[in-house]
Amino acid sequence: VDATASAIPHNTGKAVEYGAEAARCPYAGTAARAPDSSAGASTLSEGEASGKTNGPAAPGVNAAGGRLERVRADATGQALTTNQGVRVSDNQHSLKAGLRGPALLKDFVLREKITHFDHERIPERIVHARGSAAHGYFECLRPLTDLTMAAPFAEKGKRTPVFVRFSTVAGERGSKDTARDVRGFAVKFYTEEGNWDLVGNNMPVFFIQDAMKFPDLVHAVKPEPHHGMPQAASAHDTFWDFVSLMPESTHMLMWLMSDRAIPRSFRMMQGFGVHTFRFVNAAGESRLVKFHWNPVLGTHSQVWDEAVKVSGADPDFHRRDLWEAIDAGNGPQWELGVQVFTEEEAERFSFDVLDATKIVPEELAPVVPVGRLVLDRNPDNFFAETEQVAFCAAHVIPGLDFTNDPLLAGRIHSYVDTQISRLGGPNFHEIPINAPLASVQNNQRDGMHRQAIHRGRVAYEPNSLAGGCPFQAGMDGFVSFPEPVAGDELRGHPEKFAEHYNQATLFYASQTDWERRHIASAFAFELSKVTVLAVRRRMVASLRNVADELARDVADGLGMDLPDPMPRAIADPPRPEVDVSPALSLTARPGDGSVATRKIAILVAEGVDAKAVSAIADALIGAGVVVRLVGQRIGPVAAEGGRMVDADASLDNQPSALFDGAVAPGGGPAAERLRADGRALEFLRDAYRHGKTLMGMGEGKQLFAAAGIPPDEADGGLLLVDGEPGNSAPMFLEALARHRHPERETSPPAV
Ligand code: HDD
Repeated sequence: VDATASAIPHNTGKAVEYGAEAARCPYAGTAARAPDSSAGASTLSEGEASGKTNGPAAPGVNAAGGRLERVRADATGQALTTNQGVRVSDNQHSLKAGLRGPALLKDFVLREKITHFDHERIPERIVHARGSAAHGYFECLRPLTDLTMAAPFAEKGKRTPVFVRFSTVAGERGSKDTARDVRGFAVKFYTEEGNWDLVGNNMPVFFIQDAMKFPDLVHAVKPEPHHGMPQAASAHDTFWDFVSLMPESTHMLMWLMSDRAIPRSFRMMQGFGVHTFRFVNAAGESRLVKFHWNPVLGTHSQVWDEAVKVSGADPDFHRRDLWEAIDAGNGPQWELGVQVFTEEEAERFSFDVLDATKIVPEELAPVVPVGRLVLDRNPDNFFAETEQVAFCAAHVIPGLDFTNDPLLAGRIHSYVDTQISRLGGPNFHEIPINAPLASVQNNQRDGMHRQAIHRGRVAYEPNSLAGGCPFQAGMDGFVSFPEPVAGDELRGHPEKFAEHYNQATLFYASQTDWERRHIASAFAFELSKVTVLAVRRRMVASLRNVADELARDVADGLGMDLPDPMPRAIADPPRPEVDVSPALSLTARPGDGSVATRKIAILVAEGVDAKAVSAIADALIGAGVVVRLVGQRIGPVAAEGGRMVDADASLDNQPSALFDGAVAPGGGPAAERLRADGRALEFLRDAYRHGKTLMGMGEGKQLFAAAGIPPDEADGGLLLVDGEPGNSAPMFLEALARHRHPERETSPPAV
């Protein structure tokens, strides 16, 4: 049967449509030999391990990429096979006794396919289930050999390959990106000294001080167990019940209720190592250190109404944003900064540096830039890389060590432990994305899914039968910092841990007016979803210890009287060193002023001024902006003067919340059509309310009036212009570089 002949019906899979004969002689497809398994290995073996790149990656070369090359599979030009490499003749039909007869148990092709499918899913992460990741490198810009032996900081210009995963915390794997939540910021450095994982968040503090409380915290924030709601949200009774009983959470709540919890993009948020870690230099001297990732594009956020709308329009908003930026060659970058201080300095602070609910204000220890992180390659396969990557707070390398932070102690245990059930056994370090570039030799053996084929009969140390190998590295290996310890075994916390409000107050005091308003309305919104009045009351009582203004605004938002302040754990709290720390405001990091990768909508309809459209589009694209022509429907649109423009998005498929700004160009008939289209007016109203940059040109200005948007000379983000379209572009780009225009906000929103 010539299956390629045009006479073959469309659905060649339906044998009955063209007879039994055809079913016995299935379409041959393009035949090609299966790959030679000796040439392109698809599994790890000890032999290959010796071929690992063992040394620093050359500048510009991502050594981690080379490592993954050995396991990449590509079916181009290949025939379909079973997992045993047997070529499959027919992938459409099960083996049957007669065309209408029963399927046969001996159909190993069908059974292997279905069995594998049945086991495709693995358990999702208990927290941080939803994530997106990318490859890249860390480049040392300032060697830190006086402070640490850690390989990535050994010399200026040295590049260390990394894999970075961003995540939300509470939502399940298929939940939305723009939930109000903490974002994970986990970096795996593949160094020649072994893997170092800096498993941080986009907020520098945490909810609790001791790992003992972590399961309680997570049970409180996750969907309530009786009905499994709400998904990816902290706005429910159990979360607020728990945190209102845990005043140590208050500082973190300030961050969580701020716009930090609804970032515009993974590319535009800070990252923090959170805990105080240790640097150790070659002389064995130690300094304490905190890690900060600062995005080159600046820290930018959404507003709540926008985040809600984005989650409906594109639940993958952050994932898509990261993917598209890297795909387009605009990989994001962060500067790594370190705060370094001595134990003696830490002793003098009014707070305890072992308390993960506290920051070290930058006024006490400056953030010194030491390197940059560049993400430049998307994963090839989401499951193999993003899902199977296993970060672990215990993965450190010589030159780094832990402190006695009791939250960190629990993390050192938890991460490896969780992978054992998530990834099905103790050999997850052999999964390619987790395998270090440094070679691995030890006497650990066997277990589920072992890949390495260990040779010889010796799996113990000391030994003489294998020449003593692998041998202890002594001082060349990881040597724990010999921190002296003393004290009785007891359960409790140090005195300074009992002060819970100073830094929450510092955070609030360091915000601009509009940031404070957003914090108050976030508290009011979340607590309005709490059904137990006593929980609301207890939370507002706690906020009175942060700032009376905040407690009052939240109480107003909830229509309740101001309760008495919650009694504090200590009557006479230590005086904080600083009352205001400007670095805590989102506005402290506007970024490099670039508008590249920002998304702008140009509204088009029949009769639009095509000259204006191309003049403004060209200018924006020239500045690196991503431009979409948004029409009443997608497809060609007849513009003024018989020209055509092509709408590549529609008012329905890409609503306003997905853009950073919008332009309504001139053209009388277009303005008339859009004025009569409620969706176009809604588009502009939303953009206005979300503080975005807007421009009306010529007749396009009429749309703003129709949408009820008042002209306001003082609003730098609302440009209503006439004249040569090209001349308006610089003004628009300048306004766009300011990201948002929150000064136009009123409460309640006037538009
Ligand atoms: Fe955690 C995942 C960050 C406290 C236990 N955590 C996880 C991830 C990030 C963080 C970014 C996702 C990693 C990835 O992308 O795969 N976690 C933090 C930070 C914390 C923190 C910044 C406080 C400073 N975590 C914390 C504690 C515990 C855990 C106190 C337990 C005692 N975290 C886990 C975990 C997870 C995890 C259960 C879930 C999946 C995984 O580890 O791989 O082990």
